[in-house]
Amino acid sequence: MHISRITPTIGVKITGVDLTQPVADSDFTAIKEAWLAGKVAVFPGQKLTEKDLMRFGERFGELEIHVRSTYHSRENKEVMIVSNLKKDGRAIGVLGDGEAQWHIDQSYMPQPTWGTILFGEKIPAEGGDTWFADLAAAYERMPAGLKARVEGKRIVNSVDRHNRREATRRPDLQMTAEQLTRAPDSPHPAVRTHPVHGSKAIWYSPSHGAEFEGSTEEDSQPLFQELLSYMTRQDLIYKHHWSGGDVVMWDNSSVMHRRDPFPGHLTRLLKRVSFRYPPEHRIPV
Ligand SMILES: O=C(O)CCC(=O)C(=O)O
Ligand SMILES: [Fe+2]
Repeated sequence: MHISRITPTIGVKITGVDLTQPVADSDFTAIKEAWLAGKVAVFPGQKLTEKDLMRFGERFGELEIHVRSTYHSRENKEVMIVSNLKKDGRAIGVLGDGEAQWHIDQSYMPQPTWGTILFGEKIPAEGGDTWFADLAAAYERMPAGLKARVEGKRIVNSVDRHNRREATRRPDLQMTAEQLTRAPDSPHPAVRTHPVHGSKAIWYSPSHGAEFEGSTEEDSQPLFQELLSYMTRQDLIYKHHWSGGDVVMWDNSSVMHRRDPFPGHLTRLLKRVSFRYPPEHRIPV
């Protein structure tokens, strides 16, 4: 197995490991350390079944069953389909061919998800790059005055308001009343301490962060915009250009991500699992 840095702060590439096979304990320890340090890990050239993907994900934590059950794989509810493919006129996957704006996965749940793993099964010749921004490095860069203004504050994450805003453009995101009861407006710390290594990250999900707790959407905007100017610095972003067979996994405690659109006549198909923190770390601090 070989591990190398992709950029100085974000991204590691891991080769020489076959994820169709159970990973040896010593390799797993090295992979987990590299992933935590690099926040995003890329494993090129894999060929995984859903069960392989699940087995690898489970090593890190209990698999989460995504609240948007419409896009669960038919075979395994732990696997979500990210695709523009249609079967019998119905989308089999979430996100279609459009842009996915900056977000932190499932930040809108009372217990957000820890890591997300995507396996790129069919990749279009153009578009669909996934961008990752390093929110720990962004926090480090923020001036002391700005850090002081967010310290101790919580941001209310609302998937309901996000879905309403996007109702026309993103019908795929809409959720049932029952699903929304499992994803109520959820306040989480604006500055989040990583449960494993203790580094701090700015933790604002632009898609779902509605307002600072106790404030209004409108009054929260100026500070959100100021945070964003640090969170989207070019040199703290790793842009992943997919090849078929890539496995990409990221740590939602310290990165946000977005995805470029791609031409709708091309096919993009990824399989996705996400895994939960250990029970004592499930509520962000
Ligand atoms: O399609 C992608 O590259 C990213 C999708 C995404 O945001 C996710 O799976 O959480
Ligand atoms: Fe995502």
